[in-house]
Amino acid sequence: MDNTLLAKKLRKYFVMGSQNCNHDPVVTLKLAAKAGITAFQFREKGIGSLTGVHKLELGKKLREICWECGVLFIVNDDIDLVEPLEADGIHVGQEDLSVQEIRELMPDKIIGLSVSNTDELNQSPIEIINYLGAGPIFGTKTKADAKEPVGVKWISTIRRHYPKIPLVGIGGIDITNAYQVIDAGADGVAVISAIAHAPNIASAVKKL
Ligand code: 3NM
Repeated sequence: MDNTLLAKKLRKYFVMGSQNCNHDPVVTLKLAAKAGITAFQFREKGIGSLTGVHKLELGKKLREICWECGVLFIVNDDIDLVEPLEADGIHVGQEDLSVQEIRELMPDKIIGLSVSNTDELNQSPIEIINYLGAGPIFGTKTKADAKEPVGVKWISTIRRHYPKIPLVGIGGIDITNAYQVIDAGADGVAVISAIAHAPNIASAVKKL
């Protein structure tokens, strides 16, 4: 997938695991997929999350929905899930398995990498990854170990250095501030609570 197409596919990027859902995660994703999310990240992580076979079984159901609706399917961190779920790619943070190792194991998968500051950006092998996640842009309660918010300036900074890399903002983004992230130069917004906790999921997806 070339950069232009991937950038388009990252426009409305829903990140979720069962621990983020007030309702059935399958129903939540179905509603979001039908309403127009373009990418999904299976992030079964943190307090209350599923493990082992339960995680895999949920992943299969969510994967199926993404196939049906033409939504890109990315797994968070867990490289062992990529093949069984036939994921399009994997998203990792700075502390996870290195992107060099992942690229060697998976030459053709999409690799997304989180970057929160200039040091992280400078030490990352941008040429072997497919997109960047930048954040937390705004304050977030969803990720317990989230760093200090970096603001939309971080988006414009990355954009200046890498004019063509597909780029999404994450952290505290909702229907009231998503436009700021796009205006600063991001191709898309990655959100958990703005969709998972929305009183009306379809409406939230459309407004993002
Ligand atoms: N990663 P919400 S912030 C999963 O900064 C995640 O890398 C972040 O949740 C980062 O949309 C975050 O509810 C949580 O704020 C995003």
